[in-house]
Amino acid sequence: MRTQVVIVGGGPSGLLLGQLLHCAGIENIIVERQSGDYVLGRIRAGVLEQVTMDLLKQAGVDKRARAEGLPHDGIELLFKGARHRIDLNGLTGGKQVTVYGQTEVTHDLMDARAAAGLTTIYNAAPVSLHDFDTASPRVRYQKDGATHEIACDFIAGCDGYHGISRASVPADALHLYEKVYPFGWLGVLADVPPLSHELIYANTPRGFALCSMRSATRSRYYVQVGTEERVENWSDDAFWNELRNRLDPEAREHLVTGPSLEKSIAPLRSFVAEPMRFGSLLLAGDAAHIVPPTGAKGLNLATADVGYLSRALEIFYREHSASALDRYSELCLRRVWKAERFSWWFTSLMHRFPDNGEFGQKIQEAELDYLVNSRAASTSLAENYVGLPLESF
Ligand code: FAS
Ligand code: PHB
Repeated sequence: MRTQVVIVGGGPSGLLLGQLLHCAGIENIIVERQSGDYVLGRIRAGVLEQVTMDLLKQAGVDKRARAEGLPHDGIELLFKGARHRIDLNGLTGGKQVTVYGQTEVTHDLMDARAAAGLTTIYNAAPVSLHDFDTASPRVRYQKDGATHEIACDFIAGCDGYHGISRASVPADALHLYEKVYPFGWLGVLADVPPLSHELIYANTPRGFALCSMRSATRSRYYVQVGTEERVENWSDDAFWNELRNRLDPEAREHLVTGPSLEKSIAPLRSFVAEPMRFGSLLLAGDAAHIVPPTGAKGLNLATADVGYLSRALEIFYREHSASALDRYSELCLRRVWKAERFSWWFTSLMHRFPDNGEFGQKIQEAELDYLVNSRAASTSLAENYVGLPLESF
């Protein structure tokens, strides 16, 4: 087989890249380790920046997100028993975010890919990358007991943190940066109405909590838990009781509980691999970087990488110029590191750290007090939360 771009990984990065390349007339094949149902079954992100909505529109897959997504103009911070609204819209000159689950984005992208008759090879494992230090890279995979090979011009490594793409790069060609947090997020998805129409981020003596949603009838909640916690030790009742203990009285009054549709614990880490290009191999999304989900940046960083990559490949094929590809890593990483900083800062501000001590606790309280009483500080939070603009090549 031969194509122009082989995309390793059929999550949101790979699917969006495939769609944008298709729209630009660039042939591509996606090779995905899991089944389509498995990919759809992962419950992850919930908040889309306008940059992501614009890229979904460019890919021709934004119709349902615009119709069913929930535009949000603000978020609330809860600490010391009181809630403080951050007016995202007013502080950023009219910008907003859209609450629309990653599962739905993935669904819409899968449907569009199938409708366009594009090739996605599921249950392809193991996958291996070859000769990406040349202009004739190849991807091999096993399927149905046979070995297959695809020749191509470029390989897009969209296979996430645990993927094969970054792992295929010689260790001395990579510089890794990592910070692991001393806690995780226990998350529950349930078909119960959200307790508030906007997201509530809580910093409480028992730890962080987040009240989010997927629709007017489906809610997503998280509580900070220790890294030793196991999801099988958390009944639904235990989760709801712990969440209640982290809410203010009004929120507690409006909390509707019910059986969990999904319950999982996600570890929190900050991670960046530099650079993001190795000859004909280009990394995008979680394959290159991870952020703690506090700032809702993970999926949005992935889509931004893909926006840059699809544009750079379009310039290569249309203008026969590698100039944009040569700048791909630089442009992505400039935005990645700003989102890494924001996600680290927001995580540090909203979570209880075992070794913070009394002084650290007082600093956290002072920063929260300053944040909600300073227009400059709130504006900084707001413009990072709604997402920073993309640069031009
Ligand atoms: P993904 O990991 O989503 O997709 C990679 C794909 O590659 C997968 O389908 C995988 O099966 C496939 N793959 C892996 N190895 C392969 C191989 N060797 N060969 C072929 N295919 C291979 N972000 C937020 O903004 N908010 C959140 O609340 C949030 N919660 C999260 C919770 C968890 C548990 C995790 C892990 C992430 C969370 N994220 C969140 C971040 C998440 O949404 C990612 O940013 C997003 O999935 C990135 O998409 P991809 O880069 O496509 O990577
Ligand atoms: C979610 O709804 O899953 C979500 C929302 C905002 C975040 C993290 C997760 O910051």
